[in-house]
Amino acid sequence: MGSELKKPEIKFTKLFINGEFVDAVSGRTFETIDPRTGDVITMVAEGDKEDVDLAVDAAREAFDHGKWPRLTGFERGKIMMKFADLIEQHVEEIATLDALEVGKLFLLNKLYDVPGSADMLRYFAGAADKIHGQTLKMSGAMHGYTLKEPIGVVGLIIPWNFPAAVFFFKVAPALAAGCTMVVKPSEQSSLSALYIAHLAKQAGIPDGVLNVVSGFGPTAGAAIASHMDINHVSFTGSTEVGRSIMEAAARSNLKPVSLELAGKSPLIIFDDADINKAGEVCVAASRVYVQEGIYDEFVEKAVASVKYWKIGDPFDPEVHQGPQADKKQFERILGCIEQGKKEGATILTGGKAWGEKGYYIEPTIFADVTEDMVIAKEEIFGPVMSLMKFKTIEEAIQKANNTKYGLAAGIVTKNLDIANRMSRSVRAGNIWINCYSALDRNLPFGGFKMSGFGKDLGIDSVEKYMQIKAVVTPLYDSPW
Ligand code: TXE
Repeated sequence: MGSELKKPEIKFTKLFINGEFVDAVSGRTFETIDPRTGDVITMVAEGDKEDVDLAVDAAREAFDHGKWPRLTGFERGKIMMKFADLIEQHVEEIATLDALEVGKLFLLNKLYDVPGSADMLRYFAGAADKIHGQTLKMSGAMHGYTLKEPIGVVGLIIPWNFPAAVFFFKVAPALAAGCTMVVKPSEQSSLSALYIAHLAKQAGIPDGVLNVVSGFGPTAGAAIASHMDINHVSFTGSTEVGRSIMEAAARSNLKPVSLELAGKSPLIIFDDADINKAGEVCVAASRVYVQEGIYDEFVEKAVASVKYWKIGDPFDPEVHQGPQADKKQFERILGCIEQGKKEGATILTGGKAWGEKGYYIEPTIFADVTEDMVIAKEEIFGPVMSLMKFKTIEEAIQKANNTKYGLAAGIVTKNLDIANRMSRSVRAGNIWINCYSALDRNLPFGGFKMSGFGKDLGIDSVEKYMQIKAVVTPLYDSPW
């Protein structure tokens, strides 16, 4: 890699509870690792059940007796706008932390993820005073109406793939709703969440409203899922953990959950597609179906394009691909590659770890993949593409839906009828036509089937942090 490694000063490594940075009750800390080298970046406070209890107590006090839920939506919105300005003024620091901890490309963090988070806050700040109930004409001489009320204390569990962005996918609408919250960042990416917490305080988010408990899933995360005084859990992560959170919610206080889980999203490229456009779009897809008429040409271009794909330090603006998030993902992805080879798929390029240290993996393309192979069925969540061929649109629909997941799908075609038929036939929460991974703050994002339920993003994502109360009063001497 050559360039000397950027090692910024780390300011916030303790739990943020009730407006203060504190040690874990146990005093324990855990290492956060630089995936470029495997070296320790710093030690982070390891929150556990007792720390989650303290955070929930602070959030409960702030909800039951504090000003946040009692402010008008407009007042909350103004504070959220200040929070957004502070995020924008500290883009570099936040972008650096996500690049440092999980190898996300610094430039993309700086240009998109973090400024997009500030705009996410502004979008939901604008929603805060537009949350209305209804007045209802009742059959008898009664007056009915509904109130939309914040649901209470919410638990927000964040993954490592978009640490700052997903933090705000959940925190922004929850703040707009008037909820208070306990956020648990992924153990691989705690630092940006803790840094953001100090900006929340500067913005005027009252103590106890936003608490951040860094720590591990089976301890701190599980304590949130099973907490008797949390009223909703919003989770993004693996399907197996999503299932355990749903079980814990049922066994504890029947709290509602919203789950954004794994996927094995197909990208379907039709004969009439612009092959260069298909090449651009296919970068982020893991299960790629190519119609037989252009299959050979597409494979040739896909393999050739890898040659221009630069791997390396995520702080290097020329780099297209940094290291995997951590050793666990690195080994999991290499395991999937070995499984693909064992099951008889053909490696066209890549297939190995890259470099002398750190968690880098060569961009890998498999051909001759069949539907029953692990690399065709399971989420790899790494730079691995499985290529498959199809003949007809009926076959494409059948193969696209032949998965337990339903997160998203991409369609590449110039034919409007094909695009419309595919978008209506594929059972997935997000359909991208001649594009991929296109997200926006006003576009609901979330899966079907075992990719979960409930949506992040979009104005309706506030609804999961609210509950509807129906109120009735009698109308005496009503004129009608
Ligand atoms: O997810 P985990 P990981 C998928 C993707 C990836 C796989 C594993 O396939 O390879 O999940 O990634 C917390 N109770 N996605 O290991 O383990 C954990 O601390 C409560 C897709 O990162 O699900 C972290 O904060 N919480 C997804 C969060 O859950 C628990 C993005 C996610 O960790 C817990 C991420 C428990 N028992 C992974 N165990 C997407 N759809 O974008 C862990 N956690």
